[in-house]
Amino acid sequence: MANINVEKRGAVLRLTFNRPEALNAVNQATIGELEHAVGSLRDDPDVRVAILTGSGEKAFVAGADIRELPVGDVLKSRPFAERMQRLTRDLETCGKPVIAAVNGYALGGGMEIVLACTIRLASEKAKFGLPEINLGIMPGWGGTQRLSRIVGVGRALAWTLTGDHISAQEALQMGLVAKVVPPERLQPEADEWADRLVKKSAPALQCIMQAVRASAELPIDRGLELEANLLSLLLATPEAAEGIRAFLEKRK
Ligand code: CO8
Repeated sequence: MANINVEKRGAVLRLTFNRPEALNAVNQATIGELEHAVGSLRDDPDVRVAILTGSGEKAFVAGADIRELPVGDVLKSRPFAERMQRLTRDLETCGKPVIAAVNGYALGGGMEIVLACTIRLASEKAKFGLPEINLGIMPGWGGTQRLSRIVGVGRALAWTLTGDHISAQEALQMGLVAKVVPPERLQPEADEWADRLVKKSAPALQCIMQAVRASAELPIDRGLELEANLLSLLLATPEAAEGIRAFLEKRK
């Protein structure tokens, strides 16, 4: 692919946004490539975990390519937003953990892609933000819906209304990222997380992601019902039989 580098290392798929001359801004061609990559991630049984990152020193993704925004064209803008909402939702619900390794700017659409990932890791140089307000528009790839679910409505309003950048340390404090590491440690750290997740039961990962994500939307009784249903399904899997046997036999 021209705009996204795709590498497979064992069961780990690494997708690297690769338009460093435009700080990896997502243009139409990149969107098509990302749709294809997310389809492979969902459908390829040999892939268990994905890592998303950006090439170059400066950016993960600095947003939608501003040069291609459909200004003044309502007939194009809504389908464009809907296409990217579908894509970020597909990424979020593909059933496999997706690790965002945020190496620099994750702004606008770039931040919205990060929000749809399962685990977010950041370099000390990462900067997050939804600066669409400064262009006279608003997030349209799920940012208003996901940021508030992750960090709360108050913080989401503060960042979307000002468009201010959020440092890696602030992101850590508000629970937007799981860990911040020095820049040179970011890719090894993402690989280590991926290697640990690859060894877990794939059905258990999938059920846990589904249940935890549903907690943001379901009333508690429905959520508990879902949890009990998924757990009883998992107890019937060969992965559970092996995991429990291994513990009892004191195997690692
Ligand atoms: N789109 C296109 N090109 C970009 C983008 C972008 N989002 N961001 C940076 N670039 C380009 C610059 O134009 C520049 O290109 P050139 O060298 O040809 O002039 C190159 O990347 C380097 O950028 P800068 O010179 O600006 O680098 P700085 O270090 O000075 O600044 C910043 C870095 C702060 C990241 C700055 O580039 C910036 O503010 N970028 C824009 C960030 C932004 O506003 N992102 C949000 C975009 S809108 C969006 O994502 C909306 C999603 C929903 C749309 C729904 C539509 C229906």
